[in-house]
Amino acid sequence: MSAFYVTTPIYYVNARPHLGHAYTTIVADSLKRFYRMLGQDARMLTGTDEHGDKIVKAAQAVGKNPKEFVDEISADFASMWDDLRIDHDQFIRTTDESHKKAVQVLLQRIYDKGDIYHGEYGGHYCFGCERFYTEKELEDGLCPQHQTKPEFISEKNYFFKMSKYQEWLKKHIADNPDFIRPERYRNEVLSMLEGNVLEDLCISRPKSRLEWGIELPFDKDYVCYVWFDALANYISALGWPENEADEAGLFSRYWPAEHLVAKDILKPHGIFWPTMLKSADLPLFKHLNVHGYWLIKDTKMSKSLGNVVDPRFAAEHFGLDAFRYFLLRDMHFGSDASYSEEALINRINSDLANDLGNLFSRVLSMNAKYFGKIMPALGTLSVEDEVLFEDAENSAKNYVQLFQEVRFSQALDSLWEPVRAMNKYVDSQAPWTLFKEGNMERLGTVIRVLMENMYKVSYLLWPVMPTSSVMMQEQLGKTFSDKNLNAKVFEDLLASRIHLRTGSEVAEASNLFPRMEKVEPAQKIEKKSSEKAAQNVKNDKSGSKAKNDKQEGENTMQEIEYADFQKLDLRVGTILKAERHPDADKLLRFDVDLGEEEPRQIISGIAEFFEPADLVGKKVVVVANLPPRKLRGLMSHGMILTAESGTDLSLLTTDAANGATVS
Ligand code: ME8
Repeated sequence: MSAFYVTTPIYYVNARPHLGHAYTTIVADSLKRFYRMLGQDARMLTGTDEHGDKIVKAAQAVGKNPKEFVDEISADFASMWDDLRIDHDQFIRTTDESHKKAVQVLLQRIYDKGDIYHGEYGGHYCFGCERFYTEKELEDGLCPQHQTKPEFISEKNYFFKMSKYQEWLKKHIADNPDFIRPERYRNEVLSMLEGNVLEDLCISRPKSRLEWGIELPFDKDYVCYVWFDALANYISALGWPENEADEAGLFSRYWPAEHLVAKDILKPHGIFWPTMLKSADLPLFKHLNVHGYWLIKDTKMSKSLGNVVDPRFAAEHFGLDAFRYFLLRDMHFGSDASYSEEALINRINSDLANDLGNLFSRVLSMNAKYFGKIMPALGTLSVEDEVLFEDAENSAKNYVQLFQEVRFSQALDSLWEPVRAMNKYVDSQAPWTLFKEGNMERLGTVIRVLMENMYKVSYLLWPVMPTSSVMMQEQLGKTFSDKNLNAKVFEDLLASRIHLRTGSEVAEASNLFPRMEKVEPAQKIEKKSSEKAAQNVKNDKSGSKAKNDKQEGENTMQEIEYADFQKLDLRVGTILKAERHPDADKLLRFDVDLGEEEPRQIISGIAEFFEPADLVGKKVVVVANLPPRKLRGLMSHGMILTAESGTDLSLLTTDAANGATVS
């Protein structure tokens, strides 16, 4: 069985956990579950970073000794992860004895190799960052991260010869394009390596100045620099160095890791860590996956700015699974994203209540009414049924691929395509009419086609929404146990259309994702709630305000938020070329000029309505900000809008210039 090992940063214990920490940890948890779903032996590590000046200062500020202080805040992180039901396998603390020993072995190994030397150094030291800055790196004499004036410190210290590995690292990054991803962070690291000669890394602090650290094995007057200590956690947690040669040990089984960090700690992970590993003759990590910041009104959320969101409160108030979905869906991994109560409610209402929740509630209540809660049989499939199955199969494949590329938002968007298609399918198949006509065989087929595809979506959602996924599967008459996950089961999930059992009992109703009302003032959600923080996050739905979903047969026009409409980037473009898709009868392939550098390729399922030659030269409206996706082997980047009336379909045309925006 292949193995997968995901890590979060080990968080500083100078502040309590907030949404930023929760995001990385929830992503790690989702990735671990995703690889378990694929049948892999997946492991997750998180923990706390407890040495260094920063911690000593934070402890002094509250009148505690460092040990007492770190025990308390580390326990706070651990209990946060329990409350958010994070499925980590290990919680490491850099004050653990086994970790301290591992750091000393690593230091000694690099020292013995001749890559550590003793020298004099004077520099601008930022206590917040725990590092020296060169004159050039400062912005107006201030630390670029903290905007505070660093202290000039001159002392004898030990240095790691990082510069020795500069060319090697550049080549490694150039040869392995996704070693650091997304690409913008790879480029950032490459530009750090390109212009200047890397400075050697000061890896010690004299005990006369700082005692709270790991003693250097080759000089008891010094402790180890906190970053050198902290980075080693990723291997010390696996039992390194004791089991380095043991093929059955954790280190051989799980290393190399998949690291998750935000962009604030790109340099230590992108430069210090690979050079340390190289010097110690250890294999490098698999990927460094770097995400952006959660912002509050355009400003980074941070304890020092006092604008932190308490994840416990958000999870409890909105439901843990809904909160997880929002975090993965609203942040494009790599870019910054804004957190607000409004954005969270909008996302819950549009994707979970309107799309997914409404689908479950309509289909289950129809089944209860027409078939007495019993799963109907699948009859002959119509063209529409085939299309739905095929589209859902493609979306599932895209989802799996995008998740592996850590493009969670796009992955979830892909999974929502069949959800939205199923809601439309209910409308077009009008089961209530089939019932009135007494066409029970076709009615059963329609319901069964829906339920099979709902099942697939529910299952695939398990990594992101574990509790809701299991509940949805149970509503469809299936039990789920993560103990039964394996590669064969997953292969079968993707490859087969039929997973449910004719005649089995299914739930008669579903109200998993009630609409959220905007009743809470924003400050209430965004402020830290100490009473709530003490409570466990209980039921996913606790505290939510339910409103009945639409039922079958009702006018199903769904309301969306104005802000949702504003997210659409509608643009005018000219069709330069139109032809049939080589591998799909229903699809046309277009080149459309949207006033960009190059025409876009768009694949559209409208072949049965038009002759391709008739469409060339038409000025159409395109949804331009959909992520690219593959349709029957060809990438499609955008969607051409059409207008439907009965069985007629026409293109939405205009005279406006290419690239003009439609609003
Ligand atoms: O840097 N948005 O610890 P740290 C997104 N101990 N993620 C955020 C965030 C925000 N606004 N704020 C924090 C350290 N994070 C070191 C790490 S690892 C060997 C040592 C998350 O407590 C994000 O993952 O400052 C970021 O990289 C991390 O918390 C920084 O945590």
